[in-house]
Amino acid sequence: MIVLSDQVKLALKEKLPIVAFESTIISHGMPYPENVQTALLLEEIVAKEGVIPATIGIIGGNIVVGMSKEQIEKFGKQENVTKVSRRDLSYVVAQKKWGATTVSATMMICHMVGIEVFVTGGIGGVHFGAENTFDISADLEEFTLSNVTVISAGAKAILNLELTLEYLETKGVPVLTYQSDDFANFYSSSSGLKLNNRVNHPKEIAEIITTQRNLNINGGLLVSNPIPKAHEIPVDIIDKVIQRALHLCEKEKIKGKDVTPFLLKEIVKLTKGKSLLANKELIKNNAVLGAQIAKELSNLQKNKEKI
Ligand code: PSU
Ligand code: MN
Repeated sequence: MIVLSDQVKLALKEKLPIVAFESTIISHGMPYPENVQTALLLEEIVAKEGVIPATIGIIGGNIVVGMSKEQIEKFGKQENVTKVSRRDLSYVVAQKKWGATTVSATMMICHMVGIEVFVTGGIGGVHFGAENTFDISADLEEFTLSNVTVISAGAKAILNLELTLEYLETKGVPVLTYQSDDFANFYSSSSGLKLNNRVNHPKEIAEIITTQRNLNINGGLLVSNPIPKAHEIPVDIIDKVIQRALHLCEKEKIKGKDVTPFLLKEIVKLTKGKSLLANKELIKNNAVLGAQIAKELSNLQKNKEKI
């Protein structure tokens, strides 16, 4: 049921650095052709750093780890790809459907095959109004179940970030803020929410991951990597846009797993494409950091073997 590309198979065997990517961004997060262009560019970015990319998606019921360029292209054009989080995985595989893996499903698959580093844009979290709707992304719970490190620009700015951080704290998820004291704010570099676990170098992150594993602490880690200042959208501008998008979402009675794709699309429309540009830049930035962490981790593992 799980098909590994030859490159990924070799990399796992030889303990070479690997970075995984999700496929919901391709099918539900960005329009065609930007989705395919971005997915391929991300693979190039990590490959240039000497790291093996592994884009993960479900094609006709097969969980593909390391999609080919042709598969990514086809995936980006395909209609009716199911958005797959933890609860949907076995259904989509058994029914031989096409599925786009969210952060939660991608983390699960990484855990199954032994990939430690996974790069995304922003994770899902606690939605505004969750006290009534119970809309809390399965991404958060996944951090208690899968031993995977997720490189992100924080959680998506459409969310209640304060409650998202409370949830992660309750669940015991380490949140490492890279070269910042604050939690990142997706389209803008800072949310103003202070955290305690700052790191300044990819090697420190690799050491913390290794320590978590050596101590047998189960679960994932979240790395918050702010969007570069040159590409950020100022908070006051994006917040107004998000408010309008949230209002529209309520008016049109969008529910469940359609909420996040709906909001992202509306924000692209309302910002006349600016949010899409920011989204691309922040993921590219995450890919660079993910590749550096994967290399440091692979070095730590190799050195351990020498001793
Ligand atoms: N980040 C993006 N674009 C996206 C997503 C994240 O920049 O499309 C996706 C991820 O796959 C994430 C999912 O896991 O949205 C969360 O959806 P929900 O809120 O329904 O759990
Ligand atoms: Mn939800």
